[in-house]
Amino acid sequence: NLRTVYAFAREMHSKNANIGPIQYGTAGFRTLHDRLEYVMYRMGLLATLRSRSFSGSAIGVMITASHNPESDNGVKLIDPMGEMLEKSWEDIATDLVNVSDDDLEAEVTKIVKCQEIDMNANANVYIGWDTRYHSPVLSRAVMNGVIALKGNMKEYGIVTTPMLHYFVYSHNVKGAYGVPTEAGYINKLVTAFKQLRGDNYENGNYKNHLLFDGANGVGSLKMLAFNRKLEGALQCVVCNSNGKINYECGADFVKTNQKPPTGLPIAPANTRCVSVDGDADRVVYFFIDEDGKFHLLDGDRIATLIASYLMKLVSECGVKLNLGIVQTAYANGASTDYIKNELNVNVACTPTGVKHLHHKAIEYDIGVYFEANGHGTVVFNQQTKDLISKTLNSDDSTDDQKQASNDLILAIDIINETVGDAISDMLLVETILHSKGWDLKDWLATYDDLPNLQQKVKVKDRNVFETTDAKRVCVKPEGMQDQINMLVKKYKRGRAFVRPSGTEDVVRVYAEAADAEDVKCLAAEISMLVY
Ligand code: NG1
Ligand code: ZN
Repeated sequence: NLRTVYAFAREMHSKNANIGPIQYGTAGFRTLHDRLEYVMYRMGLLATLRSRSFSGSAIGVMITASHNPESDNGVKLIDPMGEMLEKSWEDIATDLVNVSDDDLEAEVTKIVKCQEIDMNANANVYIGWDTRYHSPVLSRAVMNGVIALKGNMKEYGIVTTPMLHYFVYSHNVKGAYGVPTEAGYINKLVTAFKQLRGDNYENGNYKNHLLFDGANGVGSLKMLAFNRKLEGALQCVVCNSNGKINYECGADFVKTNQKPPTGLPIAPANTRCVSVDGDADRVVYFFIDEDGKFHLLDGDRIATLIASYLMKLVSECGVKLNLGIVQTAYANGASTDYIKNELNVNVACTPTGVKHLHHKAIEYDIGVYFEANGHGTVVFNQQTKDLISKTLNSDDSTDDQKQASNDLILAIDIINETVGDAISDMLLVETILHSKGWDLKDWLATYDDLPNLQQKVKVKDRNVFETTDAKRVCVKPEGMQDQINMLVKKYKRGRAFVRPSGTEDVVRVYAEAADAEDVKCLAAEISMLVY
């Protein structure tokens, strides 16, 4: 019977013999959409096996290329607790995708044997995709993989990446985290948001109005659905909803180019604007001031805002909790200084890719993690949640303590703890700005970013670049790091590093320095080195 399945696969989703190996990278497999059908089919097989290895817990398969151009697509697997796929299975995935059609059957048999998978166990695969026009066809290939191994599946259709993480987790904990449907998800977040906001939608400098750049992706569709439930509690004007995905818009465009997206209406100076990426797991804020100057408030800034808010509530609760912030090497040096010296909070640095940040963040009672590009969330351990509930319900607590613990519980409900979630993060930021009575200028005034630049350099083979120490030190090609160090030394507060991208065929160059002109020189010099 299995033989027929593989024969079918060979015809339907065959791998072109000339295609080179690809790797499960920072965010799964990602490449041009027309090279992905066999990858999708095989990920359908793998998700089914993975689910069986957990006796039928749901496993997610998200089809998206996030912030990449429209022509790309990709696939990433979601583990039972809503986390990214475990590292050892990333390697299994890479092997499975790279074998020939003829060896596919043997490779599947090998996985079943090595992982001791009971092929009679249940399998449940949850499938979702972004708005790329090639996503539905690719989803068909995933489904054929699941069907081939006789798994069950649920199609969620067009959803944001974080929604699928939420569905997988909520299902596997039998609804304890929320109802695993779109309505359940929106309801959970909006109910908590409305309760925290109360009846006064505006406060001090905070105005209840913002422009939302949906990157022409799924984020704009879902934001419209949120708007229907928000019923004016947040006046969010959805823009960039039906053009080319990520084209001159979206969080990645805004962050890397440090300029506003196209497609927003002309608005008064200092209007609060927000950009999400193609699968709505990243968010950044920005505004243009009365002098026409663009100001960005990125992931580092969101992390510090959230941490300061949560710390205040924790202290008002009268409980002792260990809060930490996790960043990557792309975090602005000024934000790290601010966290250490002003917020007096622990700060850790991990390699790029949210899975690394997530794993570090769960070591804290409250772990706030964000990449500078706006990808991140907050995680709370069970003891923390229990302690806060205890404060709320204890007769010994004062009214202020009860109020603070109630607010904390609602804030936790707004947060999607499974993974970075642009809409959830935005609702939390809006809540905090509202509670502080802040506009974006007030927020920006907390610290001054060091001027910084990110560049992409196209090279023949990006894999000749190898890094260590949370990607901050380049060990290969030999001698490269010494040359970088020499250049960096020339500039006040200079810092720079290079690393191969895990999602695009480029080497990324990052530079920062005290002076905006210096940073341009430094970035150009380093790019020349790499090229
Ligand atoms: P790569 O392409 O490996 O740099 C990018 C982001 C990551 C992460 C992934 C997944 C930067 C510099 N890199 O990875 O932070 O978000 O995409 O989307 O922003
Ligand atoms: Zn994304």
